[in-house]
Amino acid sequence: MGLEDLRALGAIIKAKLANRPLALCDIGDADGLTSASLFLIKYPNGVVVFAPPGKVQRGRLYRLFTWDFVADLPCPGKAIIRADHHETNKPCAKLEYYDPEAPCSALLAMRALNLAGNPIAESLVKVAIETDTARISSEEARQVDMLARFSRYGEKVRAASMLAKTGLEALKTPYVKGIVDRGIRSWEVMLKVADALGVDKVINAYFNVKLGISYRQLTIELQRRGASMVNLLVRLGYRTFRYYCGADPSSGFDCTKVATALGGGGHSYAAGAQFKAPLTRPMKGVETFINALRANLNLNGVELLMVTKDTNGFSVRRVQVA
Ligand SMILES: [Mn+2]
Repeated sequence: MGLEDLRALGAIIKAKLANRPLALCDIGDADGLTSASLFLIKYPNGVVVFAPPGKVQRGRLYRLFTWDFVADLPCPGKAIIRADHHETNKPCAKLEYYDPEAPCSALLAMRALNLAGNPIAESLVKVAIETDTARISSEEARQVDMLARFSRYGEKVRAASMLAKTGLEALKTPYVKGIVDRGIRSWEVMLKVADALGVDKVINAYFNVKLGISYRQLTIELQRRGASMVNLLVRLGYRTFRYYCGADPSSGFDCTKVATALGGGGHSYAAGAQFKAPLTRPMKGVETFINALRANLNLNGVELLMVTKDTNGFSVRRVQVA
């Protein structure tokens, strides 16, 4: 059990002992964060746990308890209310607010929690619609996106409660500004990585280096620059890999195909997966990635951009895979 699981377990026990409502929300983005805040607007004494979709799907911890509210995540086992819009997730809760056509889970969460008309709730949902459809136009949405991506676990829990109490006013506090600033610095690194990767119709890149950037942001940036599909593989640990995909379905690409092949899921326009390579052959992870691309994309040979550490931070090498 990892540190985040232990934190989650602590929160679950606290909620169950005190008979406080318990929520499980996506740890990865603004949709999960704003959905958590909506839950706390409805239940100010509620307890929120954040987790990534892969863990909720596979981790046994999350199956042990009944969740009062689940947002932007697959089924943890037992749930009363669930708000979600992922095509690859199956409905399961007693009360499902599930709509794969919805722009974000927060919108469904607002309905589920009967918060329509609440000005704070409405402003958070507006932000989630912008961030989750990769069409960020307002400064508030940009900041909430940074806040969700760059907050550590405890910071995220606190931020969710601040957003619930004061709405987007929370963005003006030094506490939140500090987290957002961390995001802005990492954003600048991300832009340098995008410059180094260049523009191609399909971009496949492997990162064997910790850059402290948001890879989801990188897929969006590369698509903005003209890529139709972006496939990123990041080595998280000795044998742990994460896959990020962004694609334009109108050009015939579907992220869920590759993501599903790697044990994950999501939307046709954005999906991801996390998987482990064998202990004895950790680099098999890259092979698995290339095979999944080859089997699911109609490409003549796969070109891979290898990003590795060097004295300037990182460098990119182009490799043709037969
Ligand atoms: Mn979402």
